[in-house]
Order: sequence, then structure tokens, then C-alpha cells
Amino acid sequence: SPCDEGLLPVWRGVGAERIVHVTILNLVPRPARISPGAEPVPFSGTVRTRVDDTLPPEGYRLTVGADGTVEIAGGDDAGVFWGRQTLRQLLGPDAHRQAGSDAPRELPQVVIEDAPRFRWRGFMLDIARHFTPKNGILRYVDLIAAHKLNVLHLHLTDDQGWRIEIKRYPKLTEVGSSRRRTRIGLAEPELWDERAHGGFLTQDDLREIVAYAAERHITVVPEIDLPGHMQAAIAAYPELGNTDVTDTASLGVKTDWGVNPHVLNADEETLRFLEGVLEEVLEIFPSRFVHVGGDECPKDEWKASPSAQARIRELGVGDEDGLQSWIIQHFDRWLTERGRRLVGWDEILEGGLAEGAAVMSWRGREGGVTAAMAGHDVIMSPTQEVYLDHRQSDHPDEPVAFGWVQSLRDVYEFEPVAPELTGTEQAHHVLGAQANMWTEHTESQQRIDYMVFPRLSAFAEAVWSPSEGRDYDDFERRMREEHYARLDAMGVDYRRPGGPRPY
Ligand code: TNX
Repeated sequence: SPCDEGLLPVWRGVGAERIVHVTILNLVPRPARISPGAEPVPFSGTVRTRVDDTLPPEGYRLTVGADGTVEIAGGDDAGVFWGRQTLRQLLGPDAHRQAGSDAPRELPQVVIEDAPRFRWRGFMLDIARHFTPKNGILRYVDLIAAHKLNVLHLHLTDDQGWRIEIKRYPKLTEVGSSRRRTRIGLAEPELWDERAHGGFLTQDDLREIVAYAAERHITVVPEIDLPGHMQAAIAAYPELGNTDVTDTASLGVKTDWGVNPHVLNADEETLRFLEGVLEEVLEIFPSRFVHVGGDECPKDEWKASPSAQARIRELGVGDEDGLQSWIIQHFDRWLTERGRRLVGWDEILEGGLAEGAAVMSWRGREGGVTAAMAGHDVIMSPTQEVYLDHRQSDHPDEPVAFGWVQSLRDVYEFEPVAPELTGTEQAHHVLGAQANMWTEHTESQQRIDYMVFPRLSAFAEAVWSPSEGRDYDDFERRMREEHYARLDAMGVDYRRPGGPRPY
């Protein structure tokens, strides 16, 4: 099967009757119910799986028999798959080694019944600010599958780089996928990395990632961030910019960070361009949700632009926020007509939310609460709690990172359902939550690993397990006694519990 290829670790058990495809490891589960049985038994190597639709979606029941045989019943195929991840945990850390292990295995005789609390358990990787090549992304697919996360959101475009091949607009990658140098951090005086940085994924690369993820019951959600965060595209096609106020031809791919004043020109031609891009995106990504960004689009250029002002009057949309809504509403309809759904950052609430839009609430949970109250689906992704680009301690040796400290405990104690929604009818609009890895300050896989882990392990538990009984000390104990060893076996360069490591 395709599972045998490439990066996939395959574990062969001693005395196994057949190879057990335990594809990835898995978080310390805090399963809904574990009934401990008698003495541990040697693993027979046999795993029987079946779908039992009396079990909840993505849920599973894992039974270790007295003869060391394992049965996994899943509410659906995904449930079977998550059950396999738990089996891999039960087999011990060596089961997570890519090189495999010949050590004999024992299993506790248990019955585990387990199911996720949320159906959107997401991780976002920004491959625009610093590019992660295909193999690095496939590796992350394995890592998040091991943690029973089921959405990989790829932030494919931004001011600092366009990373997806679009056949009808070749300059997006010819010009937009590389920058000549890169700002290091945000400190003054400015520091620069004078090396050029670039890279992009071909459509074939992306199809491979989508298929690899689908085998692991992970949906890849693409993001084309618009109408702000578009300077790489404007560098490639200057006519997409506000040419009546800005010399867009001179705008290169952005080399430093922050909210960028240069944004797309909000006119019909821009809509046609974006439709062309999204048509190709839809061909690659079967995901029902398609992310169109919508965040941090300063309106100064539109305020100063005579043509944008004329358009605001002509469309009768009131002001610049209305003009942004006009774009978002257009793509809400456009995606709906194609059987898809729009998701955007919470700024899409401003100026009137598009009818079918789902909101990814990043500036706290408030945007998500407002949207859910109005009957929209939301994904909670508050910067205060689940942004993995924030520093992990006050220690001076922490690598360059954003803003305030966001500790392992902060992430573990994250609660997706805000109190205003708890117990209300609208609570079901919270599809789940997402942890985001923005990569302005992380130029290598090693640094990304350091920022993501172990905080993503904490996040995974916060979105999988029930909120009752969540106990940080217990989580920390399980990390130390079990899960760090699994991360080690998988070769994850996580932040060690004692503190930062020098790079
Ligand atoms: C805000 S979150 C952004 C990103 C930055 C991030 C840094 C969001 C929708 N926009 O462009 O990378 O802060 O934490």
C-alpha cells in the first residue's frame, strides 16, 4: 500500500503474523474510559479492525484479548485509525521509531473507549514566511496524525512569499516565491539575514500531501490570504495593487514583518484573478472548507484611492470595511456554488459577515462568540493561548519569537468553548480549535519543532479529551513518563522540559 513508502515508519513485531502498519505515534490519550485488565500479555501481532456504527464518529473501542490479540472497532474508518494510534502508544516508545524495533512487546489487557470532543482539531503551518519543503510537511502530517489532529491548514501565501504553483499565473511563483533577504526578529537596530530565501510547492507536490494526509484521516485546508497579505502576488503582477496611490511596480516580495499597508486593489479584475487562483486550488484540495484569510488588511490605500472610493459609492457598500465584505461575500457565494465553504479570520466579521462563512477566531475568542451567536460555524484559535510562535519562557536563551510568554500550561488549559457559549444552543457552532505556527522567526525544521512541541501535544489533548478532569500536573507527569520518549523516538526536536536549548 502507499503506506509502505517514503517517510512512513513501519513497525515489525517479533512473532508478528503480519506487518502491523502503525503509521504514527500518538499523544498520551486521556481516554474516556480505560478498564485495566489482568497481567500484561505478549502482543500476538494480530490486529483485527472493523467499523461499528454504534460508536461515535471518529471514536473507537480498543480491546486487548487474553491471547495478546487486539481488536479495534471504530465508529468509522477514522475511528479505527485513531485506535491504531492508541495501540501504538500502548506498545511503548520504540513503536514510534522509524527504524523499527525487534524488542518483544507486551500490552496491558485493557478495553479503551475513546472519542474526540471536537471535530475540527487543527494545526496551521505557515509555509509563506519561511518555506517548508514537501518532505517537511509530510513529516508534520505524521506528527499531527500521531496526536489525533485531523486538520492541517496550510498558509500558502503571504506578503513574504507565494508558495503554491498556479499554472495560469506563472509569475506568482517565478517572482513571488523568493525574496532577496530577510529581517531577523523585530529588534532595533534592524538585523538582516542577507541570504535569499525561496521555494514553492508544485501542484503535484500538493496532491501528494493531500493524499498522504487523507490516508491518515487528515484534511488539508488551503489558505490563500486576501485582500491583505498579498504583496508577493502584487510583486509578480503589479496591476493587482492600488496603482493610483502606490507605485506597486516597485514593491518587491516583502522582506520584513508586520501588518503591511500594501493590499490588493478591490475591483472586478482582481476578483477574476482570485477566481483563477481559487479554481486551481479547488482542483488540488478536496477540502470542504477553503480559507481566504481576510486578516489584517489596512484600509489606507483604499481610503486614498479615487477608484476605490468610486467603487464604494457605485456598489453602495458604505465604507472600506464594506468593500472588504464585498470581496469576502463574493467568494462566499462563489465557493458555495462549487459545493465548498468559506472560512476566514475573524476580521471578516467587520462590514457584514458573508452568509455561509465560518470564522476562525484569532484575536481572542470574542469574534467566534459573536459569529456563533449569529449562527455561523467557528474555529477557536486565539492568539493569547494557542499561537505557537510565541516565546515559551522568559529565559534569555529562548530563540527569537513573538511577544508574550505562552507556556505549556497555558496551552494545556486552553478551553475552546468560551463561557458565553457554554451550555447554549449555539455551542455546537464551535467546530473545534486550531493551534497556529507562524514562521516569521523560524527558518528551519529544528526551530519549528522547538516551538511546536511539546505545546502541540498539550493542545491535542485540549481538543480531543473532555474538559472535565483536565489536570496539568497529571499531563506533565504523563509527558515525562511516556510522551517525551515517543517524541524522542520520532526524532522531534522539542523544547526540553528544563528550558531552552541553545541553537
Ligand atoms: C497575526 S493571525 C497574523 C499573522 C502573523 C501572526 C504572528 C493572523 C490571522 N495574522 O500574519 O504571522 O499574527 O503571531
